[in-house]
Amino acid sequence: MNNTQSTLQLARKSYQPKLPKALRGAIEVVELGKTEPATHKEELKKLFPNTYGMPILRFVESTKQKEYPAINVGIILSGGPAPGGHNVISGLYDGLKTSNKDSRLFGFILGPGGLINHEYKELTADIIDEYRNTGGFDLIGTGRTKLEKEEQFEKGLEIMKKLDIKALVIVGGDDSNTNAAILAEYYQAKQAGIQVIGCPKTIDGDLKNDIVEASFGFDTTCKIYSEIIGNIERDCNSTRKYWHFIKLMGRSASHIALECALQTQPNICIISEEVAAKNQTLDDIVTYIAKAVAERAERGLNFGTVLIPEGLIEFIPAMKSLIAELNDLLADTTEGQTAKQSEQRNWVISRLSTKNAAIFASLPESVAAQLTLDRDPHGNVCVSRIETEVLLSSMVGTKLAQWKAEGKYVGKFATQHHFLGYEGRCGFPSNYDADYCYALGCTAAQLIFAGKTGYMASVRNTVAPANEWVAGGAPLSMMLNVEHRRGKEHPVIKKALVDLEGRPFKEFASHREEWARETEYVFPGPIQYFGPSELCDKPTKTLQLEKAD
Ligand code: FBP
Repeated sequence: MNNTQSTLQLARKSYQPKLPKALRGAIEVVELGKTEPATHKEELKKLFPNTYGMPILRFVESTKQKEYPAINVGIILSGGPAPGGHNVISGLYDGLKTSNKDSRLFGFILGPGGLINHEYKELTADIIDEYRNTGGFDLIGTGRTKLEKEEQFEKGLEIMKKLDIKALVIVGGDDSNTNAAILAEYYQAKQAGIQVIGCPKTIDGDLKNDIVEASFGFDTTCKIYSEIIGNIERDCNSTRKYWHFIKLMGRSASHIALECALQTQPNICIISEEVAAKNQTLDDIVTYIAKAVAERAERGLNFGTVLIPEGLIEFIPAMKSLIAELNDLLADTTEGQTAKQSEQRNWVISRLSTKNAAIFASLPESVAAQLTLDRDPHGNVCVSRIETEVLLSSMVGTKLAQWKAEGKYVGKFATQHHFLGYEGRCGFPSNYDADYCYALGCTAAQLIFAGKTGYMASVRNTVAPANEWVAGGAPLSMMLNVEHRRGKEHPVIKKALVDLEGRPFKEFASHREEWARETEYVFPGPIQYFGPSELCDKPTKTLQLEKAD
């Protein structure tokens, strides 16, 4: 008996992901009209002459069975893990093999670095079968190496030529799919004979648009966090003595915090995008929380739950300007490194503009130090290492102490802190993510057989039963815009932030006062994998609200 596999793992092995009708047999590729990016059209047209303006593609069922030549394909998992990645691989594998059994699939090890360093493994049926419907990216690993230099593209080409690989699937978030767009254009321009297909992954939920309605992993991760938040709420309601400050992963956008709020009805949830739109200061946020704490305390309710999106700090306008200046300052790694070794705080203060230096100097030392930690290879601040939940709770504590001295507050304020991040990224994919990812993998295979490059696999209409999902492709170039990053202008896929005019936010906003005042917690419990569809297959509340009509 294999003693490293849990009972659930063994049971999930035989789960057969549900597929849309159009992916179950022969397909026809229908072109739905040319596309263009929303902004920076002329600049992007010049930068992407070979992949600009391509049409959206939709797969429809066909009666004509086509013969496809065998093809060798490579796959890269890039960035943070997200539940369902293994099903993208199994869907791609099955899609390739069903169309031609002599096709082969190679996985590059530990992300884009595997392509550059020529580290790979062939993924055969016995290996794939071990990983079907499991969480994690451990089948081939993942990494954050940025694919951006010509010499990296050439190193990639070298190994792909050697393995006779004709298509590369890049599974990643906005940054990795930006790299996929650039790589597709590069190989197309030099007629290298390599197709590049992207696949939308990130628990953060911020890679979405009209054609790509969700990034995979968001569904499972939010359900895992919501289970834990529900458990904390029940503890909170049972002992009635703590305010729990819960930071939730999600780097920039607050989709995870918003979805978890919709699922669990906490007392408070901060939405970074609203903070930015209302030009709020750190003190505004602290006052808002403190008021809710004080009002509950008046009714003897000295407990509560506060959800804080991981990226909050970057959305407070004054902090955003400080971080932007820090990013440019620290982009000069030589100086940055020297500074790290000695008196970094003073070194940074001495080089910042007067206004930002004052803000930096006013921050608690731990938070200031966390803001200067190394950026990831894409230039992002590592927000998961900034303890915003501790910062906020201590500032709320200080404000309440002040109000107490002024006779305005009469409660007890004891706190607990949580960071829900890595707990969710590798969970067993929910049925939604297992099905969605498998369909994305099969879609990528069909885009490859159709000879496409510079496309992202797209599966939509996913609030309907899987049978009715719509599969096809969206040109990566239509998702690009030009942004200032690491001191320069770069073409990048625009992050989809929480839309303050959208239904999910409006639904939350219409209830939040009541949730702050009363105790209306909802306990979602663990993800269910076996049982009735209404219990096991429901997508996130965000998606249901977004697609309500
Ligand atoms: P991706 O966008 O690459 O999927 O990563 C998402 C994420 O989980 C963020 O929510 C988080 O800020 C980040 O990765 C943390 O990753 P790391 O530990 O590599 O900094």
